[in-house]
Parts: sequence; structure tokens; C-alpha cells
Amino acid sequence: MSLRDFLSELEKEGKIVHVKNEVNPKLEAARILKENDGKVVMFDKVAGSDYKVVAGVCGSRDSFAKAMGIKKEDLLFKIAEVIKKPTKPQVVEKAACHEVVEKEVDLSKIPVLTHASKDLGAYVTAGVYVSKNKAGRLNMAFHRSSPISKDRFVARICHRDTFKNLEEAGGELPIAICIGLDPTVLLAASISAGDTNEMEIANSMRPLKLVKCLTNDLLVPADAEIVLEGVLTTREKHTEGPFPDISGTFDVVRDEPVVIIKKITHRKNPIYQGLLPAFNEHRLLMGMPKEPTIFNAVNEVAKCKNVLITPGGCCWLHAIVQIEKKNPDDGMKAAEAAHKGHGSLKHAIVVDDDINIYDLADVEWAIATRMQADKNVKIWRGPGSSLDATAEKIEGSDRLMTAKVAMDATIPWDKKRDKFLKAGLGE
Ligand SMILES: Cc1cc2nc3c(=O)[nH]c(=O)nc-3n(C[C@H](O)[C@H](O)[C@H](O)COP(=O)(O)O)c2cc1C
Ligand SMILES: [Mn+2]
Repeated sequence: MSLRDFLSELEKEGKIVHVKNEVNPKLEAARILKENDGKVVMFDKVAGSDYKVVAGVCGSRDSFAKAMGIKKEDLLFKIAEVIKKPTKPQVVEKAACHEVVEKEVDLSKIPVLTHASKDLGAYVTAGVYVSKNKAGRLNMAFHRSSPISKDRFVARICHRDTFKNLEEAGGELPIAICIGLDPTVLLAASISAGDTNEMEIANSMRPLKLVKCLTNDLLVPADAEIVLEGVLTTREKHTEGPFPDISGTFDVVRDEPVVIIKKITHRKNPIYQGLLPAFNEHRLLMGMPKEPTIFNAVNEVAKCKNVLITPGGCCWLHAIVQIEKKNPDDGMKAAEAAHKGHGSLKHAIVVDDDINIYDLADVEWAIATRMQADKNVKIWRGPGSSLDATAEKIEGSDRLMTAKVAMDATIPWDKKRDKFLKAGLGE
């Protein structure tokens, strides 16, 4: 499915906030996105560009559920299923993303947003990099990219698959940056799928068509709004950052590889897709794929019903785990297992299945009425995340350590159960 088709479905339901007045891509658009966090926002007119801009497409769980045709409570189970059952996308000859082939490469025509005045500059934030490893396996991943000239970006490349492919290729890697994709492709790109091509995961969520690039043999989503074909190179480096991390604080500034763009293609009347860093969309895309891994780890030790990575914990550092408690120590075992399921967690809270994990006040109620911190909380030190500003560096190593907390807020086994149940007012 194309981003456009998805947007027209949302349009029919009145779920798009349209900004009709001309908007400045520098800070003004980001300000409006912040005010409308969680909603899909379409900027009909952006200063200095012929492109429309949409953002917030993945800003709510409802968006993902709609794109997959399921209920939002079932997202975790769907993600777990598609990771296990990747299927091959169809490869087509003719594609919408090739409707317009730009004669010259000029990135300044694209309305790339500037999100904060302290940032290095404008940043492509919803650009999915496609690359190939030596064995020919395609990979999708997000890499924020700041235009530094008419035909160059500097990109943040963490030590994951794109980085490995770049090293394998001797520091010069053909890539395509795809912009303007529907929630299923974006979600697949945010999954670290090991030896699986993330496009096959996307195809299992919703059929995906691929087409060959014009200047290299990579395959890209045929319905993408914009495709930037080029080469990622370590032969040129540039300062990358400041730019905010998912935590909402600034990431450190580093020297990072440069991307040289060789060809720009796009659909007719292209829509540029933005994403406000450190807000709902960024957090959900990062965090949601961790819910199934926590679910599976908890299921090894107890009956797990559901998992939520919470926005207040940056969708990365906190998880709420819902279990059907069958043994006295299920709650604590589940809390400890949650940390195994997602190594970056700091705080795991386990609740019973009468608690609504999507209602954080209900979760806090369970902590208040069912938990004794001296008995039901365990704290230890373990490997930390670079996204946790309080994590401490181990001397002489790149590794970080942080405090890990496991909280069992389930009904105590040895007490009368009735005492802890909701009074059922009005029922
Ligand atoms: C919105 C968003 C932005 C991201 N930005 C970056 C980034 O700038 N650099 C990076 O290396 N990873 C970034 N990531 C993380 C990777 O895209 C993600 O870990 C991906 O699954 C890596 O795929 P891989 O394991 O195939 O390399 C971002 C993820 C999301 C959801
Ligand atoms: Mn990968």
C-alpha cells in the first residue's frame, strides 16, 4: 500500500489535520507538529518548495493497527507473527516512484524540516536506507540525514546492519534513501531482523511492491514518494549533530559518513514525509518492535497476556507487563524476564490482567494498592543504553552500566484476593 492510499483512507475518516497556510520548514512546521503530537498533519503549502509535507503518520498505535487491518491490542501479536513469517514482495518493472526523474540533483528543492535551532541543520528523519550485504541480502534501516550541500548528506550510522554492509563493501556502499512510506514499511524498517530482509517482514504485514533503482541494482518500495539513489562513503566524513535522541535530550556530536546523491526520483505532486524526533512517532517506531521480544521472554517464565512500552519511558526504557498470575512468584519472575527480553530496559512493572495497561493511572493504582517496595522490588546494576542520560561509562570500555528495576505490582499470593479487587462502582 502506498502512503497516499493510506492518507486517503485517513482523509475519509477526517483524521488528517490540514495546515492550509504557508508554513516555514524551519522550526515552524516542527512547532505545529509538537502541538499536534499523535495526529497526522498535512502541510499543504511549504515555503520554498513544490512538495507537500506530511508528518505524524505513525504517531499513534491506531495508525499501525489501521494499516494492518487489526485492533491496536493485537499489534504485539501481529508483529511477533510477521517476524516469524516473512514473505517475498512482488518485483515490478514500472513504478510510481519513477514517475519523475530529476535531471539534476538538488536537495534544496526538497522541504527537509529543521526541528530545533540548536540542530546541525535540516534533517531527513523518516528516510529509510536500503542497502545490500555481500551475500545480496537487502536491508532497511532509518538513518537521520542532514543535507550539507546540493548533493550530499551527513548520516548517523549506528553499528548495525547498514554499518556492517558499509564495512563489508570497503567503505563505499550503494544505498537508496526512500521517503514517503506507509506505516507497515516504516515499522518493518525499524525492526532489527537479523538475517531477514525487513522488506519481507513489511510484505507480511501488507503486500509490498518493489522496483529496481535506476543507478544501482537495489530494490526499493515502488510506491515511495521520493527515492534518493547514491553512495554512502567513509572516504568523506562530516560533523553530525547536534540532534535530539529519542529521549528528547541531545545526542553527542560525532564525525559520520557522508552520502553522495546521484539521482533523485519521485512521484508526481510528491509528498515529503517528516517525523518529529523524540515524540510519539519516533518513540512508537523504536519501541513497538521490542514488545514482542519482551512478551516472548516473559512467556518463558509465566503466562504473559500483553506488554506495553510506555511513552513516558521514551518507549525504550520502561515496560509494563500484564500476566495471568498462576504461582506466588510469577510477578517477580516476569519482571526479571522482561529485562532479558529488552536489554535497554531500566524499569519493568508487572501487573495482573484486570489492569488496563494502556491506562497509566490504572497501572499506578496497581503499584499503590498491590505492591510493597521492600518485598516486591528488586534493583541491580546491568548494561545500560546510550539513550539513558544517567547510564555510566565503564572505565576503559565503551560499555555503559545502569540501575535495573523489577517491580511486581500483582496481587500478593498469600493474602485474601478479594481485598485487592476493584470495587466495581456502578456495576
Ligand atoms: C525514527 C527512527 C529514527 C532512527 N534513527 C536512526 C539513526 O539516525 N541512525 C541509526 O543508526 N539508527 C537509527 N534508528 C534505529 C535503526 O533504524 C533501527 O535500529 C533499525 O532497526 C536498524 O536496522 P538494522 O538492524 O537492519 O540495521 C532509528 C529508528 C527509528 C525508528
Ligand atoms: Mn537488518
